[in-house]
Amino acid sequence: MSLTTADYISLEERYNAHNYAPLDVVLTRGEGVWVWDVEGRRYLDCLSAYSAVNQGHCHPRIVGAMVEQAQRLALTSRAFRNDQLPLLAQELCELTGFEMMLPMNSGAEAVETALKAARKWGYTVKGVPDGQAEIIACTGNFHGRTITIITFSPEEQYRAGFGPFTPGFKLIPYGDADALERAITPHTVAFLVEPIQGEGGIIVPPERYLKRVREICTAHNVLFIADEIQTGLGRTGKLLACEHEGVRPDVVTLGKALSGGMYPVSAVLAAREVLGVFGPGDHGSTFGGNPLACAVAREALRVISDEHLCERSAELGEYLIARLREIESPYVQTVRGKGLFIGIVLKPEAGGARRFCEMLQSRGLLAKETHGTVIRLAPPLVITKEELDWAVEQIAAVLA
Ligand code: IF1
Repeated sequence: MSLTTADYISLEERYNAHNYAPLDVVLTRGEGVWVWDVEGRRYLDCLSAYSAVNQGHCHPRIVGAMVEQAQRLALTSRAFRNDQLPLLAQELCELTGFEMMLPMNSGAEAVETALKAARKWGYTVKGVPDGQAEIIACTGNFHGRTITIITFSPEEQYRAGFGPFTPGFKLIPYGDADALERAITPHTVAFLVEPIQGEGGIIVPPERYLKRVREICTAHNVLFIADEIQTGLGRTGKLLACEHEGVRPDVVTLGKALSGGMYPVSAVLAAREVLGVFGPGDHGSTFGGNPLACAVAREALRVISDEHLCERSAELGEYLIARLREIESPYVQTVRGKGLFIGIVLKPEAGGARRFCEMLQSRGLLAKETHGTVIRLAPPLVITKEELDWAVEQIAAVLA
């Protein structure tokens, strides 16, 4: 006797905390860009678990690496060494050009790790007086859900009821390099920024913004921390979105697609001068750097290279944006994005993006609105042009 969609929903509503309002589709299987619900209906996934599934659902090579490693050794803790972590560290550093990495699990943990590294770097390298370190972040940001991170969330709902918060953070407008320069004081240790804001509504900053951020951070001896948890690993058409401006941050956070969505794996990348501030016992995680995570991440990175997913994202993204801009609709204000990281921004009179996502769902396409008025499109990077054409047909039909 199999359960129906309604059965699963009522169980979840009864026994699971209500911290989400998902579309009422209960998924049970995935393969590449496609997912299937418990009624056997097939959907094109245009969210990719918020860009965690860049390599496509259940990529056979990543599944293979996971099964093989799971049968051999899954977890050692960091009290002992394992034979996967050193190889992931080497491969990830060589791929991205950073000197060191530190492995964690969730994106929020990677961001927390970057903030801790920046503070300690501020005290031990920059010479900021103890307890005085300041970190600057941006309006419209999303970096995770821990109490420290929501301290500087611009979204009132993410903070309401969760105080008291962590001191030492300051918000400035996103995309405004002059505001960064004005906000820096002798106690500033870092500037934390998304190269393109995801939750903020797929906000692409003005051209040369990241270049100027780089110059300002260098001039004031402030660490430039790029949160590439969502934009990284091919999503925007480059391995790291900062490459669009030829810019190298001091610190990069990665998560999501680092495992192809198979397992929670995140990491912080930086120079030895920064990650070198951590000594034994300063920081850690039971699961961070475990051999299962590392084997999965190693294969997930190889898939990105072998299947040319950055190049695919760049080419197909350009094609998709052009096709979406051709759609004649009374509701669309603009289409923006880079690579396969695209937002269809609706006019206020469209009545919100959620109802369009529901219409798309009934046509077999899953997308998620952001900020109420933006339909976010971020399919797995393994999508084909034909599949994109089919998606455009569905989108054009609901926006007509
Ligand atoms: C949820 C958003 C996306 C992130 C950046 C850190 C994290 C995220 C740039 C934290 C996570 C997720 C979390 C997820 C929804 C999702 C999201 F709409 F909330 F903002 F993707 F757009 N930095 N983003 O985007 O990573 O700890 O979650 O692994 O439901 O909260 P995490």
